[in-house]
Amino acid sequence: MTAKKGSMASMPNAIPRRRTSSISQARSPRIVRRLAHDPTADAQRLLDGLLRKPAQLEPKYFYDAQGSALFSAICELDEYYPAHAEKQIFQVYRDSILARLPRRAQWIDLGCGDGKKSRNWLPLVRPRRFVGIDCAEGWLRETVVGIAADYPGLEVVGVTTDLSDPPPLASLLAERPECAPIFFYPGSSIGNFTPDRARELLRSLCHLSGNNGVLLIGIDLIKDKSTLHAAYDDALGVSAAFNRNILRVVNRHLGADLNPARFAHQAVVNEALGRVEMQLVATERHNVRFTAPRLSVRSFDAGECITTEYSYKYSIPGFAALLANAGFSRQNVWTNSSEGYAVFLAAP
Ligand code: AVI
Repeated sequence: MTAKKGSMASMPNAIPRRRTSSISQARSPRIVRRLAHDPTADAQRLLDGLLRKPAQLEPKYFYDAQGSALFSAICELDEYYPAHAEKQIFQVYRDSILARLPRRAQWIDLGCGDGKKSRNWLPLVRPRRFVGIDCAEGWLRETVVGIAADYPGLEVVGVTTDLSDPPPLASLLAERPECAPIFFYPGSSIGNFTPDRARELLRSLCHLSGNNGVLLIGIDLIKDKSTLHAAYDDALGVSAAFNRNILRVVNRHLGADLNPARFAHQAVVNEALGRVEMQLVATERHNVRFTAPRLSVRSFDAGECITTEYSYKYSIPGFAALLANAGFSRQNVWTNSSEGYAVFLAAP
């Protein structure tokens, strides 16, 4: 199925907020923090990644307030086609997707960010409950408070977790057994996991879907090198700023003195492994000092890289096979006009 550019329908942004009587019905959102979260173990893992050769950071550290704002700016760039392609698919195929979604559901946004994407669907799907999941707690709080205020009567829950382990959602979802889960995972965010980790996450979502749940997921497809490169190294330098900002986040977590000016942004298209690699390359030899969780020093040679993110790209049959392998046997797929992006709707 292919979306045609000329036939875009517009999607309502939000149900208009009603007057005092309805607003008073809005329930305050519940924020559930990740259980068994150990900040010292997290800091240790982060430090280990940086001391290792080659150094590697987990992409979840991109998303402090500044990084989240920079990512929103990336999504507005012409070069960052995944955001536009997915929007096009959701607009053109809205009704056909909607017809396949369960009613009276719980809508679970895996990485809700500012909640904009979910807001396009909430008035149409009319779920009973919204569960927003994000690793950026400040952003999550703002998003769920806004959604609770704008959708009176909707139960709103926020969960802080980074999805690097299967999300601890079973007991939360079991509170509403009458509401089938709709897992909403747009933006090709699953591409930031290795295929093995992606399969593991999909397996846990399949398990959590039960008999009536579904997964609506956006997937960036393999394409030519220059399009991919431009999407991760744009002319304005927003991707570069987003990448370098991670060093400021690390400085806060580890009391470190990483200097963003001493690292250059680099996006490498690794065609053999089907991924784009985001890297920070030391422009000169220098030492970096860490004060937490223990005092350490790491020297970087000129040209040495810190890998900050992998963004895997799939073929349609490749991702369909990954879904099937994770237990999703019923699948629909929609693509945009250039067929560079796909949206899958999968059910166990
Ligand atoms: C969030 N994620 C899917 C983005 C991506 O395309 O991998 C993050 C990003 N990194 C650089 N630009 C955008």
